[in-house]
Amino acid sequence: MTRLEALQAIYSRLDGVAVVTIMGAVAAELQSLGHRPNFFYLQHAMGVASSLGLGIALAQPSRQVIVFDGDGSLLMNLGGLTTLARYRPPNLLHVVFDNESLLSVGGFPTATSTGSDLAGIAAAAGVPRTATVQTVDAFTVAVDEALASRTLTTLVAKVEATGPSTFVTGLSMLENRFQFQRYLTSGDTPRATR
Ligand SMILES: Cc1ncc(C[n+]2csc(CCOP(=O)(O)OP(=O)(O)O)c2C)c(N)n1
Repeated sequence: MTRLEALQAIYSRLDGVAVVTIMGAVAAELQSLGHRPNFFYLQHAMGVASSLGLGIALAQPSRQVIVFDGDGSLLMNLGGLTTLARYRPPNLLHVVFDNESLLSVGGFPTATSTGSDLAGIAAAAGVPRTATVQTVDAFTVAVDEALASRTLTTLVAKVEATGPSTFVTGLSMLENRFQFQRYLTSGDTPRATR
């Protein structure tokens, strides 16, 4: 599966959910499907999208949070998994798109290309629900099950190492930052309480 196919399959589930992505390819792909005020693309700060998602999930326990992480990014902050597991907010779904590559900076292979198992690492860190999926159908089912479970989940989706032709979008970093802050502090009905 491609990451874009996976994102397309679950895009309709992102209504009312605070979404945090890493920079680069996944941010551009999600925006290509349609930007929403509840989407935040964490630029530059590689490795800490899950930490930002954790903070939002803890601060707003009635709001569902989904993080779209990458294998290279997660590998830079493996200790973050132990912090997720320690606080284990039930309203956080941590999706890792594992293309075995640092795609956004040229496609250098990561440790998952030589066998490192991120779902296994997350489970060993204490994340209560983990899974690895290979197909769009399995990904869609796994996302639905994770959201229904109300249990912290790290879901690794193995995807092809392909991405968009450009990572530049019309949305400026600061505009996204203020828009997302307004979204979080608005009276929007959080999905987790519906
Ligand atoms: C601390 C830090 N180091 C390096 C970079 C440069 N950088 C930006 S994206 C990226 C690769 C991200 O890889 P991955 O998380 O696997 O996502 P992919 O690009 O494959 O979608 C790198 C190395 C950065 N932004 N921050």
